[in-house]
Amino acid sequence: SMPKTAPAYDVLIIGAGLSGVCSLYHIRKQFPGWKVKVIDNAPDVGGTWYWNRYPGCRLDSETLAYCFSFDKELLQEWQWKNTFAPRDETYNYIKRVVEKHDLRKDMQFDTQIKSAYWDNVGHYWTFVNAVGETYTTRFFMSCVGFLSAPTLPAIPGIHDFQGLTFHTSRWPADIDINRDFANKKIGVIGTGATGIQIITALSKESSIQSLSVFQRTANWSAPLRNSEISASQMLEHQTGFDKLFQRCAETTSGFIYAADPRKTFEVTDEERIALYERLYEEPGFGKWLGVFSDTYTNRQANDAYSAFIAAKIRQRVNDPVIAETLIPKDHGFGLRRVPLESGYFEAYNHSNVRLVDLKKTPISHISADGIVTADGETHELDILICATGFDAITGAFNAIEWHGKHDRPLIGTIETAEGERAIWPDHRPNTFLGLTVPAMPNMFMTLGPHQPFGNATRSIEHAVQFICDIMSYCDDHGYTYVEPTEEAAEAWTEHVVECSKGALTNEVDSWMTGVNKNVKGKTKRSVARYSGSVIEYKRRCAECKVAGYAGLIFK
Ligand code: NA7
Repeated sequence: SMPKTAPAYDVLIIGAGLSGVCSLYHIRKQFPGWKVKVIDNAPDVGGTWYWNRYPGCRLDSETLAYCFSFDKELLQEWQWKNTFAPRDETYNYIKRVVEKHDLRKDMQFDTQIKSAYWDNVGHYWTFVNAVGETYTTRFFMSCVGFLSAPTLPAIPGIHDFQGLTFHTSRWPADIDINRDFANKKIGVIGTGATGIQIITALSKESSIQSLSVFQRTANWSAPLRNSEISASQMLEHQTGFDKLFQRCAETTSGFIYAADPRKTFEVTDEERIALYERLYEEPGFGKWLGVFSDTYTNRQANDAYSAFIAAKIRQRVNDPVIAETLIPKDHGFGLRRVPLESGYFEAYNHSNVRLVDLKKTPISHISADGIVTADGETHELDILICATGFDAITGAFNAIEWHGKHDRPLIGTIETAEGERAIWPDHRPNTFLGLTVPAMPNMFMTLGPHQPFGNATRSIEHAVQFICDIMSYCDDHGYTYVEPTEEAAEAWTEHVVECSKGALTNEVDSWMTGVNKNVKGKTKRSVARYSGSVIEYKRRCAECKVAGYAGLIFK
């Protein structure tokens, strides 16, 4: 029914990370009279860069290619210090953007949205927070992030542990490593991008008594090669940043790297090794994204590159048994997200660092004193750090109880009591262009499922512009309702699945293939990200727009 008064907001944005900041900035600029509000459950701005403050946390994609491109003035003023910025540098940058544009006045923190209701007569959403306050809005933008709902390991006894336990993205604010970790026995579960960064950082803290790493799946990783950005490099960038963003717009992933167009076995052995060696010596993701074009579709090609990286790992780890444990045997290089490291493998050369191979001795349970493995050993711990990742992509949506069109829930495994089918059954997203969802009118997503996940900031800026264009089109035509047709969403979703065919990444469990064994209902692989290129993605968005937003229904 119609709200008694007009909806309180024109746009409500959930999430005050890079997406929310970018959205608010552009909506303010493009729709000066609109009432906009950003809500976040964190105490401050930053999203991922607010929450992740563990030791060693930093960007492993190039800082200069990751920051916002829309504020030319700031691009000329801001002095980046590191080719790959540590967490604080990025966090301070986001705060600077917010202060500079006075965005904070439309933001509300420490606020958890619990439920959302679509009104199909009045064409507005009502959001309800944890203390029962309501927010009505014409449009809704989900800026919740795709790696924002942390998951603790589903291990029996995890709550029995008497020491301190926490997830890396919920790092206690009052912890001081020098004071609180000295002479302590530390355990880390997880060796993903986060685990690799924190294990490396903690291995360099000589005051720690012992660091035990509990590894379930060994992960490929290769050198980051960070460096300081000199004043003269910064000056050069400040006059030439357009070139860098242009470069990002021309690659399949939105980063500065593009695959070598040649195929692995088209070249001589010498040429092949020469490219591998060159990439290995260079900083950044080139060693993941710049190799021969068939590395992630041809198994022999992938084996060849994996063998090259494995040899590098063997050279860096003193103990050959530990080296073999660190080299993944169940999947090839680059088939999961490749974290870049700064001394990860050398961490295991320290006498106080121990690697526990959970493939050989799985964790049986956690006791008051530590972790008990299947061989009966108790690994005594004072502090247990869970670098166990996130309920990715759909997780942050799942924290809200959705009542879409016809009261349909968004996520669910079964039909509801009323026989309403969930819009994303079994956590399987159904979207149009990864931006809109059928039965969820007037809702838009940044970094949503079915978007190409490469350089996140580049994706965010593109999505925000496209969403603003749609809202502006609604305004121009007096439309109060926008929703993708079931057919358009089905066709897009099929295209997403089609694009993923033939990719070796599909054969591996990871957050990128929608698997998280700590989350109920996330055991089957799904295609949650668009793996056609960013270029093709943008082409399809532009095509939709030119055709008068073909695929969307307006009322
Ligand atoms: P990831 O990449 O999902 O890594 C999580 C790690 O935690 C991974 O090694 C998991 O092993 C491990 N894990 C999770 N649950 C358990 C249990 N129950 N027992 C043992 N080990 C477990 O998360 P990150 O935070 O590292 O990185 C997420 C993204 O953030 C990253 O890709 C970047 O883009 C930024 P598994 O591999 O499942 O065997």
